[in-house]
Amino acid sequence: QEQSAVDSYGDQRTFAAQQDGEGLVLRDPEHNVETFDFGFGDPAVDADALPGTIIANPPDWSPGAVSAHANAIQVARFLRTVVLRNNIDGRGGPMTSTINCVVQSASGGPKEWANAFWNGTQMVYGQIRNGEELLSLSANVDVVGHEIFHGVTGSTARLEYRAQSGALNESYSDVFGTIIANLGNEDPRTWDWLIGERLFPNREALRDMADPTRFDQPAHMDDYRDLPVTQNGDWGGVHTNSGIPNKAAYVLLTTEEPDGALALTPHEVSAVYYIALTQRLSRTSQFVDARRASVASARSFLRGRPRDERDRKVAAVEAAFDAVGIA
Ligand code: ASN
Ligand code: ZN
Repeated sequence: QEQSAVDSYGDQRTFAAQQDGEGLVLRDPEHNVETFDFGFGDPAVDADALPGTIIANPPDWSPGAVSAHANAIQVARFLRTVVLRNNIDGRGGPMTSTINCVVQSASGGPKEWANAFWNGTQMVYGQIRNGEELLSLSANVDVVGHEIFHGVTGSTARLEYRAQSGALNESYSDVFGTIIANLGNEDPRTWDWLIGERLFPNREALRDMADPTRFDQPAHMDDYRDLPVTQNGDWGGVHTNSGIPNKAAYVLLTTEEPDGALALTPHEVSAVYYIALTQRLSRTSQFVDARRASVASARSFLRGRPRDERDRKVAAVEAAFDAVGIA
């Protein structure tokens, strides 16, 4: 049943909901997307209670619930229509989100837990206090795409969440989150390259793919951070060193031919990165493996094109990794 409601940014969103015993619930049967509420419980303490209670009845659909549901459906559409993947697991399995979560040990106070994560099975969203208002981390579709791609990576390359493989895991989530958030616009030279913008009152964004150094990330191998593989060291700087492959993706998506045309379209880059992630990388892959995987994926994906066109596009992939010192 098609519904319409306001999301966390005040935008009207349309999405499917389903009539069941509990009323009209946030479940889209076509995309197998469903959205639950945890009532400010702690998923770390009460993991058995996940996913929580399915959100029912339109008057109770909070803006955060609408954002989590509509944004997950938007990501499911990208998976199905752009990279031809049937949901996170590739088999049409459920895409489940839980909003209103609080991790007490890490939170600044009741109801405050400004993070989101993929727990191996589903998305878990906290919220940010902005005065009296609570803003769900599911508000921003690039964050939702980021978390969902942790799920895609988890059922494909399974990149280990440490050092370079972990930074690649983070980067693929940022790359696809950003592509999904901007895909209505075919010109990446005018994209919004910020990750997690419009969420934090005291911070413009979490990361900037166009200029990772703005948020204390390296943008070149010369500045790679050798951090300890501990929780305090962010498992070897997985959210830090991701700036390097992020910048390579930015360079690739914005590379121009001498005539001013894009070297690769966003759809072509999506295909090349998706094939690399799902078919040519594995748990211990390093940055240089991602380069080789991307080049090989570009060659195979573009095999039907005229030789000179294919060579130009493959050269653009190589040049993008050269630009950040991954050689
Ligand atoms: N928001 C973070 C992420 O998805 C949470 C985490 O996993 N450390 O990378
Ligand atoms: Zn992540």
